[in-house]
Amino acid sequence: MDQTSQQIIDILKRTQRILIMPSAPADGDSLGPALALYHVLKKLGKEVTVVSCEPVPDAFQFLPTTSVIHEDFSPGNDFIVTIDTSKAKLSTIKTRLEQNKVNIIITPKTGQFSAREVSFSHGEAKYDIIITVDTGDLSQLGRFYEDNTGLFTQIPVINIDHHASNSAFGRINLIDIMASATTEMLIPLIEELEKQTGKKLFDEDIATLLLAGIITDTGSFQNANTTPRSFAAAAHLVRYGARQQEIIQHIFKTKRLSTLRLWGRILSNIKVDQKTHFVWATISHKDFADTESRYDETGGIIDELMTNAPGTEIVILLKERENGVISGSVRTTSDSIDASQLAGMFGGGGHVRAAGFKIVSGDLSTVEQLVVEKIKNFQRERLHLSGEESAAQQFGEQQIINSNTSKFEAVAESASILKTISAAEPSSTPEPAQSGPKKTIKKPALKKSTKKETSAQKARDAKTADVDHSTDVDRFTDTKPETDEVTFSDQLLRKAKKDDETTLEPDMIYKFEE
Ligand SMILES: [Mn+2]
Repeated sequence: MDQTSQQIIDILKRTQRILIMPSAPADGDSLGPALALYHVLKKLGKEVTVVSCEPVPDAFQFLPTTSVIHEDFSPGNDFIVTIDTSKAKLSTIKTRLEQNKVNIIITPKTGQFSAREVSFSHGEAKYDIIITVDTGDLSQLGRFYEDNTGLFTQIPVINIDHHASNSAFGRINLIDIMASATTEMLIPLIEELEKQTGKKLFDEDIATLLLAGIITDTGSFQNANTTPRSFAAAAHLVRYGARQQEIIQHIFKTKRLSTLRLWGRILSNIKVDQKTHFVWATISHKDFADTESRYDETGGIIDELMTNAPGTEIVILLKERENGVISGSVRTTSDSIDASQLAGMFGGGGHVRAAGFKIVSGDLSTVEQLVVEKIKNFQRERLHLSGEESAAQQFGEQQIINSNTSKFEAVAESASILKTISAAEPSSTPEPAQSGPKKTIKKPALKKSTKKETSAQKARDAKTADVDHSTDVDRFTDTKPETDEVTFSDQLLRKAKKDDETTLEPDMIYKFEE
């Protein structure tokens, strides 16, 4: 056992309150290791919380015990405002909510309060350690990281991952870039924990969760990252009772009906240019509406097109969104054609084999003509197809695609479209192939949780953490003011004992008795 793994085991044995955070996007190799660790640590008697900043995708709902995953969490870092009452005596504390702020109104019984009597501090954190799995960079934790950046320096982070790009952000970093999946790395760690604690930890669910990670990241052992070690790990997990068929069935063989309808539309709409080894398809906004499918349901199809169209070098899928934006996904079948260079011709970018671009306005067929023409020209030049031939071919095809002779109009129009091409947004541009390792993509800040969610979370916390006070709270629920507006008649005078922990309700006056 290497030193880092032993350090992790020592910490896991020592600590009690553990927060596990899988990365976004949520998939088999982020949810798998998170849930497997959850069960292992539960068996060791730990308090474990799993939080995912993204909902569990349909394809991974079958994973055992996804119901333990929370979509929100409170780090428990209470911000405490302390008022020194040695000089002035406290009469009441009022809270008054305003847009984006809360006023705490402190009324003295005797004397006067000033800034000198007020101090600030932080309450105790709710967790002893954080474990991130399959997370190359903290920004992959999305809003959890954006909203709580400080938390990740206050609480030690154990970072378990296999991405080459991992920024080693943890206090302890267990990174193995040779592992096909994060779950592959967990097998020796769990076995060592079994040995050192004398407890049987592996079971069929844990084995299934771990195998799901390997199957997801290797594309069911089809991708280039598949190693002898991945096969050995998978065999090992099957011996532990991993349900391989269940995983394959859900991840690879189950498609939503809407996805199948959408794929049908796309497949019937494929266009091929044999000479330039170029395949493309378009999907209109109407196609999405007719098939009742979402934009993200085109996910796997471009890769499917790529592997099933022999002799193809470039695949492009053009999607029309409802707001008139047309996004293009570009794939190339060899490293000799740089997909990001092709996407760059339309203001986008990405990786060598997978890239994307966005055209902010224009109608689908005109954008299609422009894109197809440019890609064909690129290939003609690359493949040294003679100009005459290409011109003749170009003309011939134009006749087929568009029987009227509006070609020159289209070209003229396309020139104006070029002006409207925007630099692609980083969140949408690189569309890495499903098979490749997840790249760190800085996501736009997600909307913070609504007030409702926050209070619901608080209510949950109160329920579990503070049973004694819950009766106290119940007494006041019936008479709680309905509106946010502060009217004195609505306000209830609530008695609060000194040194007693009281949950402040909005727009209430708390009276402190001696
Ligand atoms: Mn992974």
